[in-house]
Amino acid sequence: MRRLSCFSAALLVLIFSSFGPLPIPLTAQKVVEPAAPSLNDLSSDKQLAALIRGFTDRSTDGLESVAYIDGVEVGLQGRFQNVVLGRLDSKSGLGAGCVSSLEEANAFFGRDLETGKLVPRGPFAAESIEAVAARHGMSVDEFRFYSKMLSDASIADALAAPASSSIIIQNNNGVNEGFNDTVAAFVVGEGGNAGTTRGAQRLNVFNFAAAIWSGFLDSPVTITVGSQFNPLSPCSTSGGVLGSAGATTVHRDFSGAEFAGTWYSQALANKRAGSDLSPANPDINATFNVNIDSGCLGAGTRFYYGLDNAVPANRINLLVVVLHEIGHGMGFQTFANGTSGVLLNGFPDIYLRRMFDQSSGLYWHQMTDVQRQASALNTNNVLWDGPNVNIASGFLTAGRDAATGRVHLFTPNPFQGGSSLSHFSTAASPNLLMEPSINVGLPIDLDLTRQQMRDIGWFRDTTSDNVPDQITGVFPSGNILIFGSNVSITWTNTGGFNRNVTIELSTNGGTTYSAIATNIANTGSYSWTVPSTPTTQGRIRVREAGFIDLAGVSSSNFTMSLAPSSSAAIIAGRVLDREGQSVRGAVVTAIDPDGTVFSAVSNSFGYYRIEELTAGQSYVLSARAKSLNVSGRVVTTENDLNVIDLIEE
Ligand SMILES: [Ca+2]
Ligand SMILES: [Ca+2]
Ligand SMILES: [Ca+2]
Repeated sequence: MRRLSCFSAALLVLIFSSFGPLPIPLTAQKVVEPAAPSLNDLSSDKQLAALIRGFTDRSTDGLESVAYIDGVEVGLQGRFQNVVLGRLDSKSGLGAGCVSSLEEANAFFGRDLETGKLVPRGPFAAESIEAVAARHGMSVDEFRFYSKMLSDASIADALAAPASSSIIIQNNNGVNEGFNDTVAAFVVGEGGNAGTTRGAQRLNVFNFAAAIWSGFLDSPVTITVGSQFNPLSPCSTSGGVLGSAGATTVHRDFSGAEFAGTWYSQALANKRAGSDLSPANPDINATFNVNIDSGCLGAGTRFYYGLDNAVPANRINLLVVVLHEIGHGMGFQTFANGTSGVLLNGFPDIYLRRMFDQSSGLYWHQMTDVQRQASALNTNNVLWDGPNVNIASGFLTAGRDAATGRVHLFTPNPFQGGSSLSHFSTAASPNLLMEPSINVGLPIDLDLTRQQMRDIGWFRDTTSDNVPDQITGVFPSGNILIFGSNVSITWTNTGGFNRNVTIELSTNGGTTYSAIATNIANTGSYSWTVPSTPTTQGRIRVREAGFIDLAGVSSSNFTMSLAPSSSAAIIAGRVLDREGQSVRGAVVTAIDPDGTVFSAVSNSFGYYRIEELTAGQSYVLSARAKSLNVSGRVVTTENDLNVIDLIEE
């Protein structure tokens, strides 16, 4: 609920005025220890292990790099998938988590599926809706009400935005199965889902998730999610697979790649190349377990088909699970092997270039295999380091490095084999969509995943012509502003950019910024009262609200100063060239904050003298002669006579 950066100011005011700031005590969750499995369970667990192993296989045996006209492709043959697991716990209810290796699956279930040995469940502990509501200082009903209100707002935002990238759900099911199942829906109208059959409701949820993603990602190439509901067994009260998803192919060295020798998931590679690099394959493949709706996880359990994020007990929120899995397919995933540290066919991927180990000070693409192997076990020391996530992560009260804004990735101990690192840390609070535990109460506005996508190269392209949107011509720039005066900040949007913007002021030439206006309508101008902060290094930055990638900055420094006094002043001095020789006939100008120009011409010894100026006033002073140009600098008349030599740089 305290996902402050993601919602409009109006909503926040409404929430805070109703409740005051919501306390989020950082109390540890109670870990419920599982019971040891019987022999019977073990044989079923081994089958489950084999199923998970198949989906999450990270070996590259037989995965060929094939060179095409535009770059190199590797078909992943259904490996490197992310698997959503479910289990029913007598105390915390139905829980779901996403894993990318068998070791992570073992930690989710709290037991080694191949040996039956108990292992710590810790990082995947499920959280009941009662616990989440309590964490926010609310009753369950209040929590549901506000979750729904915020979700509705973010859905409206997603659907109202121009969806220049369209994401297509490709229904791969046959007659009468999965998406084509004609059995009557459990509840017609469940959570706003108007489908009358189970199949129609499933497709509605997938299409709704695609619409939410479409609102945030721009691509000139249609993104296809090959999708099916199939039986995935075993599935029992000891747990099962809810579904799996991932990219079908990865690509490197195509036209438009930001980095050479770097793998990109197909959807992002296609966007940047401006064409479908793998016409025979969908971008993402997603398979979900139809048996969940037969209650295989326990009596009365099933998928929740509502679109409102108000999931009741004993239901798996399919919409959130699908949003999460599409996120992996769009590029929230590394293709390195966390166990061996080996890169996919010898090349890094765009995701791991942002994985930063703060112990070694190295990014994953800068490491050796052995260093990566160690880093995968370096709990709490591997962070996502991307400018867009860093600038937007301030709403996190845990799971973030406050100094840099970097967000922790999931590297739990004691994983024997090393973690996949394809999730944010479970320590993040409030919970994030791309944490491995798919918790109750997650918002469906994609939270920091939007910034993560920008960090890997999903640039804003409103017109879908493969030319990034830009903010240019930011003013004020190079002039003098008087404390307390009213100034119009202006900027130009190119490429049809129309999202909300945040406007910031720097008084140190662009090193740091503080907010002037946050998340305001993008009208191209903003009326601003100049604060009483003296500086000769002022800059204005206008950026997409919540992002840093898509920003425009004043092209040169401006001055902020006191209003001038009325006593007279003179600026005089010499005009000299680079060799120190005097320059005659140079036109010297002094321009005041109103734009009034005062000028003088240097004499044969290079001397100039501008009179009738005002003491305590700032001027932009410059000189121009035939082969000399002394660019403008800001000077303030501190005395009656101010001696300033203008020397060619
Ligand atoms: Ca394709
Ligand atoms: Ca968390
Ligand atoms: Ca464009």
